[in-house]
Amino acid sequence: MEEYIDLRSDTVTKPTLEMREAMAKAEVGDDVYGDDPTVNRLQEMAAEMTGHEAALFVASGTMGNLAAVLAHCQRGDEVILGKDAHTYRYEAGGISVLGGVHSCQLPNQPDGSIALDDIEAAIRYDDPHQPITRLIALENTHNRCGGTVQSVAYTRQVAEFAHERGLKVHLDGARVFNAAAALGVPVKELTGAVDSVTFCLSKGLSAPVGSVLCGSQEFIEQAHRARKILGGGMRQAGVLAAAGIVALEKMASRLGEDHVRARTLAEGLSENRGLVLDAGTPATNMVFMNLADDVSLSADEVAEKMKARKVLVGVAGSRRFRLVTHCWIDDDGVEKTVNAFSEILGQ
Ligand code: TLP
Repeated sequence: MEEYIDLRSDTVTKPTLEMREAMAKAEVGDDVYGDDPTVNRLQEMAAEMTGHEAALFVASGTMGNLAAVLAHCQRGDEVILGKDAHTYRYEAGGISVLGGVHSCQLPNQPDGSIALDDIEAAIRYDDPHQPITRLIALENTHNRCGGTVQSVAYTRQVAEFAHERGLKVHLDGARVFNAAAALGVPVKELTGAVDSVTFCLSKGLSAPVGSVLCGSQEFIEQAHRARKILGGGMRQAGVLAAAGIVALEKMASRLGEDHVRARTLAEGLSENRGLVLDAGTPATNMVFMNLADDVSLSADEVAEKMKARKVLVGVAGSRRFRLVTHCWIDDDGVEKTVNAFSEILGQ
């Protein structure tokens, strides 16, 4: 796949040479006993960076979000989330399948936020006919809403609102380091006020595997139990955590470059009359766009033709694309992508 320009997702990033070296040299132990020094170090770093007491290394963003919901909620509890939330749409309904947790799906605003008035109206009153509202889940950056950024003020507002009503807040921060880079703030500004946050090491941060769930000591103890239920105790996981440490030390600070390239890509593509870019795209490292009405090809057909030109694009609907920049996409890749679209669709 090496010769392809792969814009399908930032999950396609491969470990850097420095990560591979750190993985080879990692000191390890049995993490189920808490004995893996490299996992422990990653967890300490993650807790510190996000402004929480403790952290837990998990296999994936999906596992982190699910362990968080299992730790916050009992069966019959309800989580309020956006109808475009990754947890609602793309995590195979795990919170209901495994947690018996009911979901209340509210509209996402175009910027990915959920209106406080909508949340207020959705909170259940105490009645045996109803599930018990327990948790609000946010997402930053918001994937389906365009990689959009939730502000520090909004995140704090939701946390304050929730805490006044005895509710907890979980943040799906799969790409919260992209949000922090876009805002130019330390990540803890976006994560410190919520009760728990999951962030992914294996997306723009380029580590091969893993996410970290952060929260209070007491919450992480519950999440640890949930991770065990999910089969997520990973033994000598230090070989993976070592790459995660490099990701936090070296890759978080360069994410802004991916945002600049996404802008250059969007500028180039906006000149193509066969494409209609979403208003405001890109907010971070994702360019969303549709085929213009007069294009007779489908998104799948265009993607096939792009593939023949060694460019892989994400198909996000019958006439829709998502293109994601990351550290393996350079300026030349951006230019080749713009040119390949021109060859297929004309200017
Ligand atoms: N997102 C993936 C696919 O699942 C669509 C991608 O290519 O964007 N939260 C958010 C906001 C995510 O975007 C993702 C993955 C996850 C959670 C789940 O992470 P993993 O794939 O590690 O389970």
